[in-house]
Amino acid sequence: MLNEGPYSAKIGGATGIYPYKVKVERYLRDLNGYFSNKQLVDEMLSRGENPLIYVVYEIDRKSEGEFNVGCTIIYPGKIGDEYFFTKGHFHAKMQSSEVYIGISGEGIILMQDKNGRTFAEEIKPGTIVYIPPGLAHRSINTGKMELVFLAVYSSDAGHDYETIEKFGFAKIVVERNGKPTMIDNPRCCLKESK
Ligand code: M6P
Ligand code: ZN
Repeated sequence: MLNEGPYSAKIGGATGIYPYKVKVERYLRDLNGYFSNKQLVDEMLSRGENPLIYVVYEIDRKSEGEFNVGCTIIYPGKIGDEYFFTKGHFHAKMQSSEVYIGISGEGIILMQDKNGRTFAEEIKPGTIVYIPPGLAHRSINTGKMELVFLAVYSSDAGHDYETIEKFGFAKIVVERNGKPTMIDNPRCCLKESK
């Protein structure tokens, strides 16, 4: 198949990148089961509270060897004391890596291998975070404003959500004494292997 042609796009504006091709919105209902305080999530949803947690604007490509370029905007907020985050995923094609570039706001990129060993990198404006092959990744907004970052990854990497949806990450990031703090996930089955 022939590749599509080159393009240029702008960074900025309300969508982070423009023009974009695909928009994905994730509300609390879409992340049901992901946050630690499941009871609070149930209560919020039954009260009709269903906040928008994050949005992804993407320029996707279809051919092998191409990159997708996306911008993720995670809104500031917490469920209980746990900061808003993305679902998190392994790549279906495990050898695929990914690069994140911080645009605005601040947060943590939490990564984890198949044995439950975790890694964390801060992201803020001007930061590059490299996610090597084989690591699941979740982005967490620990700040008071929107966390906005770009992501570049192989168009055929694929998203494998299943493991994270089932077991979560071995660590979670919560507010303690007004500060983001990484703690063991009390609900998690995948323990960190040292
Ligand atoms: C980044 C990239 C995307 C991903 C998005 C949201 O932009 O990693 O591939 O879709 O973050 O993360 P998730 O798919 O885990 O919800
Ligand atoms: Zn990814």
